[in-house]
Amino acid sequence: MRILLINAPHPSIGSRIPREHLPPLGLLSIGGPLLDAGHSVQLLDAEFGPMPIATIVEQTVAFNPDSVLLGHSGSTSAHPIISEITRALRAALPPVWIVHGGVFPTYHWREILNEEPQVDVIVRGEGEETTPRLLHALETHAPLDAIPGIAYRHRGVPVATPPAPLIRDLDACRVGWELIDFRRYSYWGNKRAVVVQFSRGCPHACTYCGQRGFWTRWRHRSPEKFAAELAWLHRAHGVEVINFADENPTSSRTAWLAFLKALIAENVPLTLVGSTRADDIVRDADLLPVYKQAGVDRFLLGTESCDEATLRRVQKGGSTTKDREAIRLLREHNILSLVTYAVGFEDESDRDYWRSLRQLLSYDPDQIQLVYATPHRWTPYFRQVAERRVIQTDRRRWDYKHQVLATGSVPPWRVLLWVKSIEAILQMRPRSLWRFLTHPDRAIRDAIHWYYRIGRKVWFYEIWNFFFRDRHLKHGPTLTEFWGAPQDHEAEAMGWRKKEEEEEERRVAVKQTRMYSEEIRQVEHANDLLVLHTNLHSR
Ligand code: B12
Ligand code: SF4
Repeated sequence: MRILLINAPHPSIGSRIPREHLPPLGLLSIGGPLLDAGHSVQLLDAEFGPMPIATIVEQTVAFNPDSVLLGHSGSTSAHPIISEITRALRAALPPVWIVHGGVFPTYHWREILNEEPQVDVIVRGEGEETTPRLLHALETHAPLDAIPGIAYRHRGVPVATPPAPLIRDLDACRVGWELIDFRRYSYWGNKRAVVVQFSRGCPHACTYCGQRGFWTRWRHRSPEKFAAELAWLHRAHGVEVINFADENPTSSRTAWLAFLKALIAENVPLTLVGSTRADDIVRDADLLPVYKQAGVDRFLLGTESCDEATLRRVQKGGSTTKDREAIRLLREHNILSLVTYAVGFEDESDRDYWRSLRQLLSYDPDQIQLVYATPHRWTPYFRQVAERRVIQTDRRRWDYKHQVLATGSVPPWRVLLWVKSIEAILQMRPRSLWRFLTHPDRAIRDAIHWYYRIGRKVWFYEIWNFFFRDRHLKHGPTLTEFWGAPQDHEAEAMGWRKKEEEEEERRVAVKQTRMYSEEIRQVEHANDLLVLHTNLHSR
């Protein structure tokens, strides 16, 4: 089959302001297995430009595909643009198969198949194994009901097949790196960059998290194979910056350490940036020199709130003490901390915003980003706030950077004022400016400058948009009226596993952990001997 993967031009700040783009890992992850299945595959990355819809259609027609596959990592807020593109594609190419995948369609499959006749099939959950099966069935006109993990129309009615089995061996699925021209992708101030995934999922249970249930279980790749792939990306393609897509790459201290050591052994000058939990950083206080040696230059910590009661309610499982300590530890090891902080979990008052500001100042993070609590229908948080009013009905704005839920006592303009003031105060306080000007490490100083350059643009852009482009409803619909009934049960159903399967997974995990522990013990023993030998020699 001729297959075109389309990365839609996302309207959000994350895509537009930086003018640097990262490769769409989700699409490349299904591209690799499709190439291996013998299909002819191309990627059209419409983020560049951004490409107008007419050009996307023109280029698709020129490629003359049998199937067009779309998905975007900024899934919910990307959906409206994907709808527009698929409608235009259907009009231009009536017989083409249109397949949609990713997090948002995984849960909103009923609505999409009901309201958008141009979409033929939705892939639900991980795409690497399901997509080649689906395309083989489409090519051979085989029945679709035998393929787990999809949704389609049967006699005009949307139906979903049972969830696909979880991919156990992540190393068996290769990323289709040959689909991109590496020179086009950059991050961290025009450094050649890629997005990669060491692990999938997260063992925690934050009620607002739209990702945790999607991957169902935390798993990781072989640390050595993964390190070798990163080294290859550097040597063969000049990649300098590695951006981790993982929800929580450090979940297993043993596996993460094994990866860091394997990467150090590869001896490649890579910059690693990613997100993780503050409590993992505190747990790994003794390993932070190894983090740094492997190339870690920044970790994003989602602190979400400074209020212990809110943290408990959203089941974050962290604490303000750990958040503060993690930031301190990262700084001690010359690793930048980017702290994200969410407003709107509660019906906050001006006094709460004031407390947040003071608390964040006491955290002393290097970089700060405030986001707005954004309930996804498949999360328990959605149920908790189902009756709150929506002030933003443009779904493209459901991207964490726009207030979407009304707060009782503070009108949207004042929420914005607080958000933007907190960001400005945190970034412009003397300590931050001092680091901006005098940080002794050149690479870290450049990274700080880069963040200020982007931050400055985003800051003004968001204020401008708020007053001149965005519309806010005074008496909008409730959350349920706007999106439909809560769907958290469906997220649980996606994680459905047979008892024996679960037991087997647990056995494999225990075995792997033992294996890595043994390897690490051996490496550490060898290192100790080396140090001893060097010391004796130098005497
Ligand atoms: C790296 C990243 C970015 C990077 C780069 C993104 C890029 N070029 O791909 C940057 C920093 C630019 C970014 C920006 C934004 N991001 Co972002 N980002 C991520 C992150 C950390 C990893 C994404 C990823 O690569 N995942 C790994 C791949 C393998 O998974 P995947 O994309 O889901 O794909 C799999 C399946 O979904 C499926 N699949 C996916 N697409 C398709 C398509 C088809 C046809 C099929 C069959 C299957 C399929 O198969 C794939 C393999 O199994 C995620 C969090 C996370 N851990 O996922 C947030 C995340 C995707 N981002 C998010 C958001 C909100 C944004 C922004 C809107 C933020 C903003 N306001 O600016 C923008 C959007 C613009 C953009 N370019 O994405 C949210 C999306 C929430 C949602 N459910 O809607 C996430 C989930 C963060 C979160 N915690 O909620 N992001
Ligand atoms: S720690 Fe992060 S990834 Fe894990 S459940 Fe909480 S928000 Fe989601």
